[in-house]
Parts: sequence; C-alpha cells; structure tokens
Amino acid sequence: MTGLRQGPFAPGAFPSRLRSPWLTSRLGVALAVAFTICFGTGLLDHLIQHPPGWFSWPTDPVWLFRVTQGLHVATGLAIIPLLGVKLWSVYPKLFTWPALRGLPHALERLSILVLVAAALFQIVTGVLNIALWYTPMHFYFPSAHYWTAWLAIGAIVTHIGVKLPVIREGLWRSRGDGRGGGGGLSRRGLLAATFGAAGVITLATLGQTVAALVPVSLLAPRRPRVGPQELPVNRSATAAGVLTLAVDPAYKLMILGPSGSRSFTVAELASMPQHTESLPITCVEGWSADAVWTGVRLNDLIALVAPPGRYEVEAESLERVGIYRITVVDPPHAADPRTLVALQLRGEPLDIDHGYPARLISPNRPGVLQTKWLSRLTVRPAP
Ligand SMILES: Nc1nc2c(c(=O)[nH]1)N[C@H]1C(S)=C(S)[C@@H](COP(=O)(O)O)O[C@H]1N2
Ligand SMILES: [Mo]
Repeated sequence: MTGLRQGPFAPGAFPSRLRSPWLTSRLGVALAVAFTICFGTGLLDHLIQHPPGWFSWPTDPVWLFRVTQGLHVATGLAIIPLLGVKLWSVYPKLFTWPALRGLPHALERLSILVLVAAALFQIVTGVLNIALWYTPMHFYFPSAHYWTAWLAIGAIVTHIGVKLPVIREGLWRSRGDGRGGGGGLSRRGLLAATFGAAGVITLATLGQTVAALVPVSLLAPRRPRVGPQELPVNRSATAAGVLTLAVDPAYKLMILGPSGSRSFTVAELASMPQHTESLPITCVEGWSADAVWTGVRLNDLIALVAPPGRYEVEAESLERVGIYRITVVDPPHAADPRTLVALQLRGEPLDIDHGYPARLISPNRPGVLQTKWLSRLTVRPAP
C-alpha cells in the first residue's frame, strides 16, 4: 500500500494490493450511510421510549415503528462486514513510523481509536441484545448503547472531516483503480463480495419483520410465527414471576382516575363492549409480527373514571420486579380508539405468556411499552 513507512514491520509485511483509497473510500461511504440510518432510527426509538416535552410520536401509520426499528437492526447488522473489510483495508497504517507525528496526527489517531472502539461496542452489544444474551453485559444495555452511539457518531463526523481530502481522492481521482489489486480478486470484486455479505446478512435476519423472508431468515433469533398463539415471547410469565397471580380467581383490574376508581374481574371486562384490532407487536430487538387483538377500548375505561379531556395512563403489571412493569401511555395513544386492554389474541383468550388476563396493545408503539399482565391503570391529566 502506498505511503506506508517502514515501521516495526518489514516492507512487504502487508502484501495485499487490494488495499487502496479506492476501496476504503467506497466502503466508507456505505458505512456512513448505514451508520446514519442506524443512528437516526436508534435515536428515534430512544425518543419514543423517553419522550421529552417537545416530542410526540404519532399513532399512525401503525407500521411506522416496525419499519424504523427493523431498519435499525438491519443496518446495524449490515455494518459488520462493511466495517470488518474497511478495518482490514487500513489496519497496516497502525504500524506506520513514527507512531505520532505531532499534535494533529495524535488527535486524528485518538479519534480513530474512539471511532473503532465505539463502533465495535455498538455492534457487539446490539448483537448480544437481539440474541437476548445479557449475561456478558455488566451494564444496563439501553443506556450504554445510547450514549456510545453519540460517541460513535461524533467520532464518525470528525473522521469524515479529517479525511475529506483522502476520501475525495479515493472516490474521484482514482476512479479507474477498481480493476487493480493484482492476483485473482480485483478491488471491485472484493467490494462487491462485501456488499453481497451485507445483503445476505440483512436478508437472513429481516425475516424477523418481513413475513415473506421467513424461509431464508436463518440468522434471525426470532421468527414472526414461532411461539404460543403464533407470536414470539420476550418475557415469559415464568420469568416475570406472575404464574400464580395471573390465574388467581381474585384477580381484578384496578382503574384509578380524577373522578373515582373502579375494578373489574375478567368476566366483567369481557361483558363490556369488545373491539377487535389488527396491530403489530414490534420488539425493539428487531422482530415484529401482525396479530389480531380483541378487548376493551382504553378510551371506554378512561371515561369511567375521568371527565372528557386529554389524559395519559400509567399501566402497571402484576409483575413485581422488572424494568417494564410500569409504562406510560402518552395522550395520543391513550385517546386512540384502537388502543385496547386486550383479553384475546387471534380469537382466543390471551396465552399467559402474552399477558393473560389482560394486556395493553396500542398502534405504532415499541413492544416494550405494550404492558402484559395488567393490574392497574392510573388515568392522569396530560402534562
Ligand atoms: N409486564 C411486562 N410486559 C411486557 C414486557 C415485560 O417484560 N413485562 N416485555 C415487553 C416486550 S419487550 C415486548 S417485545 C412485548 C412482547 O409481547 P409478547 O410476548 O406478547 O409477544 O411485551 C412487552 N410487555
Ligand atoms: Mo421487546
């Protein structure tokens, strides 16, 4: 590779002639696009789950979060081969000599260190998370993944700024260099193989979201139709410790509001007007599936304990511990007539793993906010 000075390694220690600004800059553009989509969709998920005052997430279209979160996981996985080959294409630069050539060079190397470390951290934790393997993560995944994303995107912007002249040269001045590389494989061939690998990984996991791709979704940790009532389960009733409470004959759903409180047995809920809605469950881990839910409109329950107005609803689960035992339904979702306290899934009583006796289901919300095994709803005026 050109410009490599002799370091601790002899000349010729990195013989591949496939390495070149032509290859690196093209992989860089693909990575920039993938990182931007991945960062943007991740940020959106964060805003939906922790909405600041200025942010409001719509209830329509019902599939929007499905698409944005599917893209988040798909681009995150596509980054793996792109980043792998890009790092391979430049790693001999690590051994250039002298290692530091003044302050700007030191800062540039530091920004690359941050970039590589943050990007690898995001990929590893993201993959562990979609595989539901939390044991190696001795930290709270959502916060770590969120803050490291800012580190990564900051380092990427810096990196692009610093490398702009090299990128420009790689993209435009060496346009014809794709055929080069000597030996059997051309640079263009290696680039195509890398994009191909990214495509295959994406197709093999998108079956989590796109039903038509299920037959080829060999890498998907979840499939849309595997699980009780043909729907995957993230947290089972056993894991949530609600096996007894959920089937207790004394179960009642409590509803508290500004003008009173009520409680309902399952039979009482079932004797109220029932509505059926087709709404997807979209787990932030990238899987999603369509399902048909039947139950009582949240709106109808709100009307029993509050005068007409704009409300948010705190939904509490029978689950005693667990980070998703309490969620807040924001005013647009609380007011939407498709938001249900569901009693049935696909025409049968909810499976206990899907939240029997009653669960929340609301259009266009992350799965983590679709609280199962509801025990109490608290209706409060919208802030
Ligand atoms: N009480 C409670 N509800 C919960 C959860 C939980 O851990 N506790 N997990 C959520 C998550 S992460 C998802 S994706 C959906 C999945 O719903 P399902 O298991 O019926 O497919 O339930 C949500 N509801
Ligand atoms: Mo989830």
